[in-house]
Amino acid sequence: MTIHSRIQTREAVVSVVGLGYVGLPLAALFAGAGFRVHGIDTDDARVRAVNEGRSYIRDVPDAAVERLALRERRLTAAAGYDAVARSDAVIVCVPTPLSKTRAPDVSHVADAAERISPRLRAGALVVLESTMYPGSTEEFLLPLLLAGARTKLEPGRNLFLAFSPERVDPGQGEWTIANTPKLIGGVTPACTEAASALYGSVIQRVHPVSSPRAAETAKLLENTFRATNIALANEMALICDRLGLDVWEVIEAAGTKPFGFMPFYPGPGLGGHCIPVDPQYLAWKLRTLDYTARFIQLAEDINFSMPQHVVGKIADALNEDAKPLRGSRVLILGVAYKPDVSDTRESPALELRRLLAAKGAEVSYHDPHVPAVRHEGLALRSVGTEGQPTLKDALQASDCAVIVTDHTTYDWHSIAAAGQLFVDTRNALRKAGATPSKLITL
Ligand code: SAJ
Repeated sequence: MTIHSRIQTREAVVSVVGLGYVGLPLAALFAGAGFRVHGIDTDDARVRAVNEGRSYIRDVPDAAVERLALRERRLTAAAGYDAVARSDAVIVCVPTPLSKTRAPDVSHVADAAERISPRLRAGALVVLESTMYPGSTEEFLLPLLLAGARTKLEPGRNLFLAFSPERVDPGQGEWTIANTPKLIGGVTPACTEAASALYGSVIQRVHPVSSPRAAETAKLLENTFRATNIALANEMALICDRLGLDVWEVIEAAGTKPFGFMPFYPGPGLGGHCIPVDPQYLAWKLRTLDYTARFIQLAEDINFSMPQHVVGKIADALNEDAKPLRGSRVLILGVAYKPDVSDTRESPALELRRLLAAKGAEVSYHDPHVPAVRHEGLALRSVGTEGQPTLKDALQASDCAVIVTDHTTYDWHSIAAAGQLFVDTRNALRKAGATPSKLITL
């Protein structure tokens, strides 16, 4: 039976490598559609959770994993790759971060490919979902799969290979994997057809493109679009500062235009595992072609200058109270990289803490989603946790409170009443109608 007919009958077996915020929802989606799914993850705690019917990803309810793994027995997990030998399709959803030199770190993809290839069945489909640089599926992944295979594989004949970028936005209620259009770029037309058949069986709309490179680059454009527009909003904050204007008022005014404008907002910098990272994959590839992606470079320069800009705002605010930064108690509110998440990857709050501490400020933080975080070798604990002051006491004791991430659970009125001086990088207090005694915004 061809992979198409096995997909039609739901007899196709799917392996998902990497059970994180992309892989686990994807595995649950295929298992929920009637496929047999094998999850593969190096994290034993994740493997155990799935096999015990528990979830650790907010968008996948425990009840779903319990039903799929324990009752319907269509979802299992393992640390090893043996299930690949029994799979018609293998979907790779492993992290693709940046190295210390901010070059692509493709080690997880390489490791997965080297462990998949000797187990790969002839006629199987492999799809890479991890965000990668243009050309990587054909130039990096394909050779690894061919080199390690036990039989001679030929793309489009007895190996189907495609790139299909993940578009998962954790906590985003409206857009799910099932209803977000899915790009599919196969190494050959037959590869595109096979991948489209698989995803088309669980996702409402698939959008085939002419090559993996087109799909890889479309994904990078999506997130480069965000990074550059966020940088424009950040530069508007620097511009309005010099014009003596309220950048929030200016953006709100521009946002009344019903066409041709999309508001982005300034902030303390750019956090997360996507937006600060993905554009660098594109810039890196272009450097190998002797081209400088100038918008990406400029956006990175501006976005990464924002923590320093916030330090200047804090120093100016304390200066008004004749307080030097050195020795002042500064409380950071919100260290997660965006509201209502616990992820602190590339969080500007941590860079802000480092800069403030380097100038001698006594820095503490509060985050309802991040009770503790390690940074620069320090084990930091949130105020409001055991053995720490309460948030109210920390606010009352602070010389300056800095709003960095505006979690929706914050009670801005009681926060404004408890502190005396605020630097608000998200305009959260004014949006809530809270009026502290002293307020500086970006
Ligand atoms: N940020 C600003 N100003 C803005 C928007 C964001 O400073 O106007 C900051 C955030 O505080 C955060 C960083 O930028 O530190 C990234 O924010 P984000 O809203 O882009 O959130 P992410 O990183 O979770 O981006 C994800 C992406 N999803 C995928 O890559 C699959 C992105 O493509 C989504 O568009 C985005 O979620 C979303 O729309 O929420």
